[in-house]
Formats: sequence, C-alpha cells, structure tokens
Amino acid sequence: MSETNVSADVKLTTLPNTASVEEAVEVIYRDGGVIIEGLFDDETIAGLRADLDRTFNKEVSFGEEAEFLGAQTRRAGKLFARSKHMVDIALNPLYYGIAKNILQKTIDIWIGQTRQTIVPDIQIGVTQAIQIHPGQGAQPLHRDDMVFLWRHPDYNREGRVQIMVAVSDFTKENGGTLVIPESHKWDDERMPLNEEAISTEMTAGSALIWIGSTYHGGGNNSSTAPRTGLTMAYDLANLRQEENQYLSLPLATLKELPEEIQRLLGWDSGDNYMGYVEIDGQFTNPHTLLQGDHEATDAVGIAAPK
Ligand SMILES: O=C(O)CCC(=O)C(=O)O
Ligand SMILES: [Fe+2]
Repeated sequence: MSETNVSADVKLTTLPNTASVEEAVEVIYRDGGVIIEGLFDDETIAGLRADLDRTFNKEVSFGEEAEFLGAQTRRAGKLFARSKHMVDIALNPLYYGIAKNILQKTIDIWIGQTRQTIVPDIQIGVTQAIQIHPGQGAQPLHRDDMVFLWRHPDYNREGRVQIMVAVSDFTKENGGTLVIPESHKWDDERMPLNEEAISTEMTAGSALIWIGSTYHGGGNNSSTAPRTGLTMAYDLANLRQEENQYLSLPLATLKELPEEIQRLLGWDSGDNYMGYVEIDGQFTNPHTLLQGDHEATDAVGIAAPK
C-alpha cells in the first residue's frame, strides 16, 4: 500500500444528473470515467446507509488481505440480499443506459450461410460495499477487467461498466477513488503510477461511472472518518461473474426481485445460447425455473449463506 495520494489539480469531469446517456458515454470514451452529480436522492442514500451500517457493524470485519483489499477496509458483497435499494442503482436509467450503450456492441456471425447479428447480453458481475477507514493506504492501481484476463486495446470493445456510488462524501483526504484519466487507452505494457492518478471528489448521492479498462484504486484515508462507497458492475454476460450471484443470493430473495433484475443477475440466456438449461429435452432459458410451477432445480436449491 502506498502512502502517496495524488498530485495534479486536474479533476474528473462532473456532469449533472440531467445529462443524456450519449453525453456521459462521450466523456467516458474520452477520459475513462465520469462523475454524475446527485444521481441518487437523499432517501435512497439514507436507506443504503442504514442497510450498510447494519452490515458493516454486525456481519463484516476488516480484511485479512492487506495488500490489495486493505486491512483497514471493510468490504461486503451479495448486496442484492442486503439492500432493496440495489434495484434503484441497477435500474437507474442513466447508469443502465450507459452500460447498455457501451457494452452491447453487436457482433455479426455466420451460422452456415446465414448472417446473424447478435446483441450481447449484459449481467451484474459484482456488488460490493467498500468502507475505507482512517489509516488505510492507497490500493494498488489496477484495471477491474483484469478478472476477465482482458487484453488492451481491444478494438474499442469493453467488458465492464462500473459504478461507485458515494454513500458518504468522497474527498481527496478520505480516500475518494483514484483514477488515471485516459488510461483506458493504454496497452498492457504501461505501468500505472500513483502520480498520474487523481481523486474522485463527490458528495454523497453522486456516482463515479467508469469502464473496466481504466486504471483506478481506493485512495488513502488520512481523515478521521470512514469513507463509504457502494460499487456494482455490468459486464458482458458471456464472461464469468466475478461475484458468483447464483451462490450469493438465497432463492427466496431472488424470487422477490423484479424479473429484469433476476435476468440481469444471470438467470437468463440470450441469442448466443450462453447459460441455457435442458428441461425435458428442450434447451431452455433458465429464467423458466423461476416461473410458474417450476421449482428451481435441486442444484440451486441449496441454502446460500446468509
Ligand atoms: O474503494 C474504491 O474506491 C475502489 C476499490 C477498487 O477499485 C477495488 O476494490 O477494486
Ligand atoms: Fe477496482
């Protein structure tokens, strides 16, 4: 962990919450990320804070892995089981719109002599609340699409669009996410340096949206209070989920979520067949198992941990 935070007076671009998907996408392609001011209202943030306070105070302790995850940092996953406000984040029209715009680049394939255009599905690949406590050093800068072993550049294709919602204010002092602007354009040989990163400064309710190829990391907290952020990612659905949603969410919880969220959590299969299940000899969309008389298979009926 490095003690250095950042140098320059350069700031990430902040757009109002009235910005269009196209405006935000343009900034993301230019800089690698964008801050959206006031994306979530006070009620949502207060609800999230209460849900995360309960989680952090009762269910989650500090990390054991000091180098990357941080020994002065608390992290909590399986957030769709912990907060009903996750649905508001995932279906926020601006964030969801940006994710679809960037990720759903059509792919043309041949099936025999038939030319077929596939629109890639997207899925929720990770949910994590991250509370950086005073004394925590900066996290090593990294690209989150490293989990996919993604290579760069990749013909302008991206595998991930991620959001970091400020549940507390984010400042330079309290560990606001470090971002290296334009680093999404780098190849895989160039090493990220802390001096190149700038802090995400935003008030609670605002959010940083960035892509998987942008170098970033948690900042060091030299203040006297914790910094609380909540992150989730939309990923291409043909990649594996970083956080295994099938084993993270109890079936009863999953069944109470809106159908669109169930599908986004992986209970779906698209034009390219990924994720089907065989039911009575038919290759079937797995969402069928959550509908009508179908009881989800024994395989997923195992109790997920609380
Ligand atoms: O906490 C943050 O601001 C960023 C954390 C992060 O990038 C990560 O854990 O992958
Ligand atoms: Fe990260």
